[in-house]
Amino acid sequence: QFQATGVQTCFHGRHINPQIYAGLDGTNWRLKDYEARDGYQALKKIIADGLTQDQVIATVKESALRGRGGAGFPTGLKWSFMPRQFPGQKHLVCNSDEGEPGTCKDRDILQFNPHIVIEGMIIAAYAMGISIGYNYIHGEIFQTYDRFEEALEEARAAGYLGDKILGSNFNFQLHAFHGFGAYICGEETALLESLEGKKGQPRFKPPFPASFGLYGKPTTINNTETFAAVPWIIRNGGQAYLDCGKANNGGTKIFSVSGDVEMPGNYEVPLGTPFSKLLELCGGVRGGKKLKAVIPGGSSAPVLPADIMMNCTMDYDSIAKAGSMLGSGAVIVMDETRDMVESLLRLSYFYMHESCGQCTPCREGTGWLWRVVDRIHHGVGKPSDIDLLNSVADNIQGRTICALGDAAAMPVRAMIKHFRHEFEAKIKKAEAVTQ
Ligand code: L3W
Ligand code: SF4
Repeated sequence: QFQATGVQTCFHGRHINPQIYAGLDGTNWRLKDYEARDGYQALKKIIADGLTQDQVIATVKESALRGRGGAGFPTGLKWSFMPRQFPGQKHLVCNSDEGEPGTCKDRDILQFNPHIVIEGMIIAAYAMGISIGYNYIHGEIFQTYDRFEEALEEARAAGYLGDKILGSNFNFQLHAFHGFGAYICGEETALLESLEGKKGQPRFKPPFPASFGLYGKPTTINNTETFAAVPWIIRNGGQAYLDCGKANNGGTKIFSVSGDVEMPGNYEVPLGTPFSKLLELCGGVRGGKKLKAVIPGGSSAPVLPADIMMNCTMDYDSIAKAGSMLGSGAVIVMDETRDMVESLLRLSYFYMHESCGQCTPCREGTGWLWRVVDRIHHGVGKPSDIDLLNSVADNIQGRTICALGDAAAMPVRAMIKHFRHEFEAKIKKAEAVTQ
């Protein structure tokens, strides 16, 4: 139920809104193909027109592009945090450590359109005056890593990367880094630790990476899909990108739709698209069953029941107003037959397994949550267990170093809030058996 689907399904998205997935067929990922799709035109425009750093950042701000990794932080604002006159080395990092259950978009972007990420990173480096960048790629996707390396070689050979890019005075070296497959390394400061060769454990924030990042130097980290949006924005203007989505939620977003739908896959649609429309694009609920619930933004996002979800549009603000998060855009669809206690059991196991163990509420609490949900599911739960789950969740949320603690706690509260009767029914059944 929480597994993402195969790469071939990404092609469902290509006819919907052609920005990142436009015309991709799995064979046309090379430089010549990308150039034929206007690739590297945005970079050429910046260099030829001599755009200033401020102009590039202003365009990205105008676009209302928000971080596609989960937090939805405004990209232009993040870029403006980078100190201009810093005397030492500044870094740019792409977070391709996609590990959120249900999310499989960054892998596809890198596999089918690697140059769009490279161009986006070059433009970001230009805008912030950065000369070294890394793409941290999830450890379990070997083919994707190799492809990105090949694309880097092509870009270097063509003069888009390296010293004196396109004859200008702008230098940018970009390297791929293969991660180790731990979910926590997708958390930006754990990623930096890992990139430095240390154990991937989150750091306290603040200081944010913008001031204390890789090797303690100012660093900007964006998600793969965020960088992939940048060339289109520069070519077409910030306002045009904003107009593709809705106010404060510019552009398109790739949704990885999995679970009980006829055609699971990655769909690129404008932000603000009604959820009902997205569901329709995926062929509707599998087997003509009724929709029960949806996790709208990856496993960290609280579940929403069908009636609430059917009134939502797919954008950061609408989903937040409904009580969840758009997160990384992994939409997990559950039909009427799904057992919510069992679903929570799987989620709880995941967070217990992936906790890095640094802080007590998360290390101990995630295991505690899992054990309580496990006993409810296996027919040995007690009536007090529901309050106990809420209490443990309360004692995790907001008391940990990184967001994994919150991500483990929030789904528990949401499942109980919306589907309490399913937990109670299992507990009652257990009581009836023991009496
Ligand atoms: C400078 C400030 N920088 C914030 C920066 C910060 C970061 C960005 C957002 O978690 C969420 C999490 C997961 N000065 C700043 C500042 N920044 N204030 O802005 O920061 P933040 O702390 O809101 O979020 P985060 O720590 O990046 C991300 C959720 O996303 N999530 C995760 C999905 C996983 C994947 C994946 O597998 N690829 O995306 C899904 O929902 O739970 O809540 O850069 O430095 N004052
Ligand atoms: Fe590690 Fe969990 Fe603490 Fe994050 S919240 S630092 S994953 S123990």
